[in-house]
Amino acid sequence: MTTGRGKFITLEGGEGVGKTTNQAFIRDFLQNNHIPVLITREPGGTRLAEKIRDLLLDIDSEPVSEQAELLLIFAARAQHIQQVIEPALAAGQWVLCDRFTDATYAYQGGGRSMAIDDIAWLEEKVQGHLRPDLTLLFDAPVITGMTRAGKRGTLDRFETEKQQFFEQVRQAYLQQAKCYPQRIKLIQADRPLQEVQQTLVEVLNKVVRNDSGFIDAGIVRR
Ligand code: Z5A
Repeated sequence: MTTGRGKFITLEGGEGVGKTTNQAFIRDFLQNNHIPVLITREPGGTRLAEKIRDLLLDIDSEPVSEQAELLLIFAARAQHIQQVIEPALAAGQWVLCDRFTDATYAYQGGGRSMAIDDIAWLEEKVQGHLRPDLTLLFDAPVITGMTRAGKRGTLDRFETEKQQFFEQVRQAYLQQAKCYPQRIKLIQADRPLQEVQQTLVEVLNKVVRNDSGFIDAGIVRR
């Protein structure tokens, strides 16, 4: 069904809200609708970007400065966009990405209180006009996500942050959703998985029929 440029869909939210679980569900839904899909994630998605991811998540590293963290995230993103995202979109694939720049506004902007103008400047430099066509923001109380994620055992460098950090992340995400209501669809993620996926089907049905208001040709200016 896809003839022109593919669509860029991102999944966002705090830890343990179900992004990874639902990425597979959404991929299957789109494929069942004969849409070619590429699934990927950030930080990561290429060999180099996955190495950067390992550096970012490594709990045994030396203390990482906020600036180093922000620049590493955008370095990985630059590589990911050039090597994977843009070629896939140009080839007509729909790209389903587990986290993207809304995560930077939420974690570095909200969680770490870094300057939003600096993030916006890097976004412009690294992404040019590229913005998601649709963002599914999975929202749940922090404690719900932490409890779900905590069952996995070992923690990465971000997961060792305190609850207050994740509260700030959640508020920053909700602020992004307020700023971009057309692009960002809020999914209430503290419900049973079946109910969450029923909502996803409703949103995605509109998307594949293209009556949901995908915003102009993949270009959304902040
Ligand atoms: N980071 C950043 O700081 N800045 C950036 O710009 C970017 C990223 C892009 C790695 O991300 C870290 O990078 C991230 C922010 C930072 N750190 N944190 N925290 P990640 O995406 O790899 O890490 P994550 O958010 O921690 O992923 P996650 O914990 O795997 O969360 P998830 O993918 O949203 O959840 P899940 O794995 O699908 O589900 C967790 C469990 O809950 C699992 O057992 C499921 O079966 C269960 N689950 C899912 N949905 C439900 C429902 N509805 N009910 C009950 N149980 C459920």
